[in-house]
Amino acid sequence: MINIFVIYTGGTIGMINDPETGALMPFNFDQITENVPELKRLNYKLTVHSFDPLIDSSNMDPEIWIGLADLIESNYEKYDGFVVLHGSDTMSFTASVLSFMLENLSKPVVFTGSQLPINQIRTDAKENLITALEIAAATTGGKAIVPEVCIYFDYQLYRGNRTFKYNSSNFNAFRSPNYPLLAKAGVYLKFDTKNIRQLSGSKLKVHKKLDSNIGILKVYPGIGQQVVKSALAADCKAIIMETFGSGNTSTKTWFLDLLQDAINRDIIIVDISQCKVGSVELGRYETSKKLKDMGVISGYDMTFEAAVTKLMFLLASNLPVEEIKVLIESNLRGELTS
Ligand code: ASN
Repeated sequence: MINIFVIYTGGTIGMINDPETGALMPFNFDQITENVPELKRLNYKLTVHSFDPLIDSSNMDPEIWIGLADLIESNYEKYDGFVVLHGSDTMSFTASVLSFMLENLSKPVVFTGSQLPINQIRTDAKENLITALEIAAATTGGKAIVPEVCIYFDYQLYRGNRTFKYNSSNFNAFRSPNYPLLAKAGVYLKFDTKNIRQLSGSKLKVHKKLDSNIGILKVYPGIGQQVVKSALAADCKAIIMETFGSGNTSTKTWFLDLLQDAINRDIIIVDISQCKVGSVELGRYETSKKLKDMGVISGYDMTFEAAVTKLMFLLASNLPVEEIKVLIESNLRGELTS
C-alpha cells in the first residue's frame, strides 16, 4: 500500500469562524477528515502530522521552514510521498524555500490548501486535497512521477519555486508565467513529463540553515535619494532590487553611485523585474548597461518568492560572496531560465 505523510500546517482549508469575532482561524485535522469521507476510499495509508499551533500562513517564518525540512528528512525513508496542507498566502514562499533546502529530492512534496474552508458547501478544498494525494502517490516503473516540490491548486500542478499567489478571491490562486504546468487535472490527471525535473540519483541532502538578512528596493519613477539611501544602508547582506521591464532603472548619477557604494561594501544586489512575465536582461537597454558593469546580479526570470528564499539559502552557506553571486545566477532547482 502507498504510504503518504500529510503535514497539516494550517491555512484556510481547515479554518472555521471564531464564534466570538467571526474571523477565520485554523482548526484541527479531524475537521478535514470529517468533511472528506472520500479519503477512506483512497487506497493509501495516510499518516497525519499537525502543527501545534496551526497557523495562518502569514505567520510562516524561516524557523518553521527549518522544522518542516527536518520533519520531511526524518520521515523521508518511510513514505512514498508528502502532502503539505498550507495557507495559500505564503505557500509559494514555503514551496520555494523547501525546493532549495531539499537537494536531490526523489519523492513528491505536494503543497495544497484552499480558498474556502473545507466545511463550506462550495469549497475548493476537497478537490485540491484529493488530487494532491493522488499526485503524491503517482508512480511509474516504481519511481515517483513528480519528484519535486510542487503546488497543486485548482486543477493545475505547478513547480513550486515558479509560482506566486496571484488571486485572493478566485479559486485559481496561483500563477507560474515563466514555467509551464507539470500536470493538469481534468477527466484524466495528465502529467507533462518533459516539464518535470529528472532524478539525479544522488542521496537526499537537507540544508537546514537560512539567513534572512535581506533588504528590498522597489524602484518607481520619482523615488527619492533618501529612500534609496536608507534601503541600501540597512544592515543587509543582499538587496533584491525590483526594477522596470527587463531589469532597467534610472541612470541618474546619485542613484548609480549609491548602488556602486553598496556593492563596494560587499552587499549583493539582485535585479528582478516588476513585470511578472519575462526575464531580466542586463545590458539590453542603456538603462541597465551600467548596472551590469558595476556588478549588479541578474535574477533572470525568478519570482520574488524564489529570489528571497534562494538568497536566504545561499547567504547561510558561508560561501565567499563571489561564489554566492555565481550561484544566484545559476539554475539550482529549476527556479530560473538563464
Ligand atoms: N490567510 C490564509 C492563509 O494563508 C489564506 C488561505 O489559506 N487561503 O493561511
